[in-house]
Amino acid sequence: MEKIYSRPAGLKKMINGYCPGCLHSAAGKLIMSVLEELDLLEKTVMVDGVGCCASNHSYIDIDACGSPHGRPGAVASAIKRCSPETIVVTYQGDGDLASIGLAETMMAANRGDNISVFFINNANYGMTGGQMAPTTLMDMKTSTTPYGRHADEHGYPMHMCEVLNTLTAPSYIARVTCIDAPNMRKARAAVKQAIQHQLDGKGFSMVEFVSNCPTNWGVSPLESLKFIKEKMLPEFPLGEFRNR
Ligand SMILES: Cc1ncc(C[n+]2csc(CCOP(=O)(O)OP(=O)(O)O)c2C)c(N)n1
Repeated sequence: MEKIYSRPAGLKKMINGYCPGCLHSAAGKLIMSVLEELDLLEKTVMVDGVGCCASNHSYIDIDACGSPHGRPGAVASAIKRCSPETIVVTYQGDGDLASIGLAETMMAANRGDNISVFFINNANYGMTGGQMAPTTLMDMKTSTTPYGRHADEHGYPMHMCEVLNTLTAPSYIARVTCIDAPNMRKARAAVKQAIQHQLDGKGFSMVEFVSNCPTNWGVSPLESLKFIKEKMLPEFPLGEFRNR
């Protein structure tokens, strides 16, 4: 039976410090549950970016490594090349992966480095107070777009799965969400696929989680799930973009 609700062995027995309703905890739990199922907890290194994703360090019970903001793609590639038998995963926010670390993300994907990237898209820079990210929706208010995101000044939302899907090398790319149980199951299956691609030596894999940030969005946890369903998913459609 898939472990979706119970605590996987890779998570410490503690209450995490994520804001109430934040889906970071759901994504982290699914990743750990897959690593546990595949008996990879002892063989994995998780490279965190900077942001709320880095809080993950405190809650996981596997080897982990920080990186400068945005650089997990480069750090993870280096670890994997030095230690090919290690399972190397990254855990990154949208500011980290799609803005400050865009070059490292693109280059790791384009080289087809055999790593699995887990990307939490919450449409803002969560940890530093909800600034606009590349994934911020049109008209969405953030602390740096108080009148909303407008194309003439701020450009358009960036779709990382679609962008990486233009490259030749990546082997697995999927977008999922954890807003309810059926989606949690699909998300877990995608995480498992990504890790399996790495085990099979197929190269770069990425799973994007369309996520939330109730605190900076200024809504309740339940309202944030509704926002994902009604506003985020039309912009960021779910599915498998590539499965080689
Ligand atoms: C080089 C550098 N620039 C800026 C910062 C400040 N900073 C810390 S966390 C963060 C935002 C992270 O946002 P995101 O990657 O979307 O992750 P989230 O917190 O939403 O999970 C920023 C800009 C930093 N630590 N290092």
